[in-house]
Amino acid sequence: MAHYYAAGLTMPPMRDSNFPVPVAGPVNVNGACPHDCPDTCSLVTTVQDGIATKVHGNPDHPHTDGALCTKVSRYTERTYHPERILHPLKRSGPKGTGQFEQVSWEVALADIASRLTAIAARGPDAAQAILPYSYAGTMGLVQGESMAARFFHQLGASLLNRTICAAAGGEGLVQTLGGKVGMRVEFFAESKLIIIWGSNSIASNLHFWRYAQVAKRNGAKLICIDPRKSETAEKCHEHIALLPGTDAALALALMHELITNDRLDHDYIAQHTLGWEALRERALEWPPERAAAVCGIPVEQITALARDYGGCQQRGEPAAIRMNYGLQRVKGGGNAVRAIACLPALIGAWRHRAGGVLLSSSGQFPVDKAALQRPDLLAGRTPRTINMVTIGDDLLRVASPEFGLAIDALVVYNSNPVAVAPDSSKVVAGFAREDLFTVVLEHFQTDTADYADYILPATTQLEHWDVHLSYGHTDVLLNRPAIAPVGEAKPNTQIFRELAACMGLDDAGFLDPCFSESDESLCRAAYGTAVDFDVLLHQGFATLPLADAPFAHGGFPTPSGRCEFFSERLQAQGLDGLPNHVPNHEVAGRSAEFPLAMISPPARNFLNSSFVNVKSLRDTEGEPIIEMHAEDAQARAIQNGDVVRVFNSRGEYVCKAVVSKRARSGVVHGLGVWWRKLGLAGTNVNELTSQRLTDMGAGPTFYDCAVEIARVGQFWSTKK
Ligand SMILES: Nc1nc2c(c(=O)[nH]1)N[C@H]1C(S)=C(S)[C@@H](COP(=O)(O)OP(=O)(O)OC[C@H]3O[C@@H](n4cnc5c(=O)[nH]c(N)nc54)[C@H](O)[C@@H]3O)O[C@H]1N2
Ligand SMILES: Nc1nc2c(c(=O)[nH]1)N[C@H]1C(S)=C(S)[C@@H](COP(=O)(O)OP(=O)(O)OC[C@H]3O[C@@H](n4cnc5c(=O)[nH]c(N)nc54)[C@H](O)[C@@H]3O)O[C@H]1N2
Ligand SMILES: [Mo]
Repeated sequence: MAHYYAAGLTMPPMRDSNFPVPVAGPVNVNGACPHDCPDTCSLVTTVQDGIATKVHGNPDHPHTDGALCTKVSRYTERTYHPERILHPLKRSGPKGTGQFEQVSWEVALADIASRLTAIAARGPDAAQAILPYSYAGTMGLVQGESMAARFFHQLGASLLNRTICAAAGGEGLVQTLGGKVGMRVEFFAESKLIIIWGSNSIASNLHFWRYAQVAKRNGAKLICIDPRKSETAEKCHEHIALLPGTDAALALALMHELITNDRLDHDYIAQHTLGWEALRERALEWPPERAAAVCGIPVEQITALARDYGGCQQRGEPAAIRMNYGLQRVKGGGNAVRAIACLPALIGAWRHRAGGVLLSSSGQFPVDKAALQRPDLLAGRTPRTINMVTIGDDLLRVASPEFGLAIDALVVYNSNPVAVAPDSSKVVAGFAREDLFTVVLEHFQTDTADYADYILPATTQLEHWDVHLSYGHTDVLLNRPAIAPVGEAKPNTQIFRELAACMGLDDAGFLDPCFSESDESLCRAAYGTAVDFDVLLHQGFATLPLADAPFAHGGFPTPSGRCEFFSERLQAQGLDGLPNHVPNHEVAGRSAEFPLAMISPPARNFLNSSFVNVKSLRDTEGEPIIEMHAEDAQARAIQNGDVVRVFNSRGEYVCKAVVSKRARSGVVHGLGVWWRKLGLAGTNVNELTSQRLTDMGAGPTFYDCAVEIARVGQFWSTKK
């Protein structure tokens, strides 16, 4: 069997097409998993007679190690799904009812172009009534924000602040370490203590878990800090089930114990940190008893954690923390990440390559964003920025001096906001506006696509070029198209190229050749000369040349070059310069009306709302559920399997109760993110979440959500 990337074998030439030269017989094409996951796996797709028959994990890529998750090993099922959108569709019924008729690309593009042109022609800044809405349906740098960004920049449309996932934690990391930087994931295999903090690695970061398993076999202790007894928590030596949104209190108490027992690396602190005296004072306000009360856990768990972490300092052993974004979807998310990111410097863990912390590695990639996105096309204009988290409220706003123009047109790609954005009833009301013109580029008729005026069929990863970074490892990946586009699908880039042409953005004297740049050329431009493209072409991935232990001798990318316990930049913004515990907007148990704290972490077989429509995966996941502790169930006369209403002042979600040892009392888990229309009563868990923002980064607070639960008498079933 031929390998495109094997030396000397048939490799399709780089050319301006979106699929390779057909090769007879089975061939393997190397690619990259496009999904929003820290693992960014290297894929190998087997193609026979132009049909992708199997997607495998690349055995030659060290992080992927030949293994894929259940979801992506079914990728061909998704690509050839019978409900895949194969033609442009125009709405033929009321918004939200999902009635569409097939139209030609020419008709669709001409009509969309004329609608958008009419809006933009209303006045000098009128294009700001047009909003792009996108996230990480694909993490590809080319099918994400390249041609799309150029298009909206040239038009002068509103800008989108892409905050929905990682904004608070990202900002916490930047303020403390100076960037989205940290340990190299492979060295977790050599750690002696691994704290998995706010992450269900088995479900959402499987290839990290493999390294943790190697460490475990070599005697490392694994501790999981998570309100839920997740698949990962049950496989660790210890599980600390704190209340949601109390992680900073735990981290501060841990510092308290390191200080009072003198488990500190004084030399590292003196040479490579900033603000130690102030942090010391702050931490001494947090004896374990105080934190235990806030976190809802026994004092002994905190002192034991401090003994484990401080013990590594004493013995000179590497201690590593794998944070993930689960802990920063609460009001104090930025502060929590700051507090945790301070810990390795206190014990000098960074001296070892197997010590430190990793939340995201994405800041280590030398992406030339300006080359891809061309912000210069704004030509001095400064459009307003809309936060994607508050799309529910913002779609319902009328024009005002503070807000500017009402949003009159929305172009959605790589995202399913009607399912994933908080406070769904507002989001749905916004999308249902008769006077809103909505275009959705999609693979499937999602909850969002149901509200579109036009749905445009987009290619999947098997059908287009792309180049990737990763937020969980430090390799660049290239994705080659393995098959021709299915049906009439086109890459996002091509759709924006053609729209630009239809709108005359590429003629009439302000023609910019950037609208005819090919995907292959964009792939090369993403890293310029920083990455050897020939290496990518030949093996599908290229490892960044980075130090093993990035901060062994300090050199943090902060303004001071030190790990900043105290941040002058935050203080200048009127915020606390030191990390602190910032209680939730909706503190667990505080409200008598809505006494339960609800988190809605990912379901293992879905990826956000992607894959919910893949039947085999949906069947494994079963039905939409809420996990609850036996005490909380009993108090409400709820039995395992009962259909329940989960509700608060924002809305109501009908699902099945699972009385489960995974839940601690007072906290319930509405596993996400189901398609509304595939749920029990046409809603999902985001009916309950709020649009309130985090302390830093203006992120979402999905896991900061108080609810009540009651039985529903009637029998419901999704089995249609
Ligand atoms: N299978 C699967 N994989 C995924 C995803 C998916 O939906 N499904 N999503 C992808 C995406 S978009 C992302 S951003 C990444 C990372 O996504 P994350 O959302 O970080 O994913 P997890 O690691 O599964 O979940 C976070 C864990 O945090 C816990 N948690 C919730 N609140 C708190 C809290 O206040 N404190 C602490 N300590 N823990 C808390 C939850 O119970 C859960 O076990 O994963 C990606 N991978
Ligand atoms: N309650 C609750 N809500 C959450 C979360 C949670 O934990 N709990 N997690 C949040 C997080 S971390 C995130 S990142 C967001 C994720 O939210 P989104 O980024 O919206 O992610 P998905 O739900 O996976 O939807 C992505 C869509 O993009 C489409 N797509 C994929 N590839 C392409 C492509 O190449 N072209 C086009 N045009 N479309 C494509 C897919 O078909 C899919 O419908 O959700 C957030 N919402
Ligand atoms: Mo995310």
